[in-house]
Amino acid sequence: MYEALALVRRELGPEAAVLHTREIRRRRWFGLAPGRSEIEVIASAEVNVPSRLPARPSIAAEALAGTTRRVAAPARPAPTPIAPPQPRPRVSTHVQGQITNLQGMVADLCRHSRTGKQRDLPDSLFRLFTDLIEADVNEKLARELVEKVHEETPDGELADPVMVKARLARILESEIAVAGPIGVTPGRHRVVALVGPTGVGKTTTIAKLAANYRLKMRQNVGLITVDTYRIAAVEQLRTYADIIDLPMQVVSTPREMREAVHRLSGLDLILMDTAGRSPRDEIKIQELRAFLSEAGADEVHLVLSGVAGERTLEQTAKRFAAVGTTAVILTKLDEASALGNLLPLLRSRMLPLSYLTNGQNVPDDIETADAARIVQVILSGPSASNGW
Ligand SMILES: Nc1nc2c(ncn2[C@@H]2O[C@H](COP(=O)(O)OP(=O)(O)OP(=O)(O)O)[C@@H](O)[C@H]2O)c(=O)[nH]1
Ligand SMILES: [Mg+2]
Repeated sequence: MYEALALVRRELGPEAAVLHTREIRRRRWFGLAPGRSEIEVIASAEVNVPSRLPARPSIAAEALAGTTRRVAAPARPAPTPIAPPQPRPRVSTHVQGQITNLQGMVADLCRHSRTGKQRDLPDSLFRLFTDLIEADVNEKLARELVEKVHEETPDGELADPVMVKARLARILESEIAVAGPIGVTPGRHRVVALVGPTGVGKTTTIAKLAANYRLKMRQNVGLITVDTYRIAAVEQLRTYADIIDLPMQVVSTPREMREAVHRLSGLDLILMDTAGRSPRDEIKIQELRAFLSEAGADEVHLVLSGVAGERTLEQTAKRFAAVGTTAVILTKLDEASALGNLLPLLRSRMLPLSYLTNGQNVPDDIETADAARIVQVILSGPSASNGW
């Protein structure tokens, strides 16, 4: 502050009026890293108010009078105290009006510089940040990702928004684990169960998988349902089994499960539908675990709705881990307006992603998960994606 005021005096003369001073902590990079601090002083030689600077009669005020200027200097502790201000003489109404006006401008400037803090970023990164927020990525994660892109992008590329976005896409792709499709070895039955909360699309996804493996890939597929809580649930799966012409077993106790799997053991793929469970219902989750262990499931895919909130997605994945989940299927991606909510779960690598579903049509609205594809959909929005 001492140095800044000395600069004011040198540049504008001892009569200069100091209108505003403040210390700015310039933080590097979105305010995440500490930076150096600066002093901002706004002073004018034209406003006729008594100077707050200590008097220095040797400097000629007339010679140095100029327009209002901002002077910035690195902050350092003042080596000597500044002399106390002189008592203020009365100012005319005209000058008082000018001061009020200037104070308003200064206040505006301060507001502007505060809100414009993120503008310190290269424009392309600022745009990337706002794109991520629009894509429903939470603010903390958006900052983290933009910072990562900043660190990993050579200076020459930083001005190009397309390159910057492509770099973010590559970073995200490398962070997302995918499981690939269910691997079927002819003659060796593979048991695959779908579990998850209620109404997320387990039965519909089983029907899509069954139709694709049976009708398109010509595999021998069988179905088991342990959803005996609702009569309609059994009938729903039976309808699909009849249409696709598949054998189906209904199981109501863990003991029956072993027999049901045994009966279908000559097939290539046994798909198992389960009742939707609340992730908070410990008892039902344990019950499900008993069914799955009796079945000797090779794969347990957790089905989650893509329109769920990020916290719900992560917590549900944690709760269902107790039943031995091996992959995650994301459904209803067609219903979401933005899919940034999926990123925390996907980046956690808690479970690799196996399938994505994007509509109610059986068997078409399903695809094998692909990291590049899901990243593209997250970054560009579902509507920009082909067919979603
Ligand atoms: N838009 C859209 N709807 C879907 C998708 N997958 C399933 N649905 C719909 O979601 C609703 C519930 O689907 P189900 O397959 O019965 O869900 P579930 O998980 O088996 O439900 P419970 O057995 O009751 O736990 C149905 O209306 C489906 O048509 C999808 O990818 N997109
Ligand atoms: Mg169901």
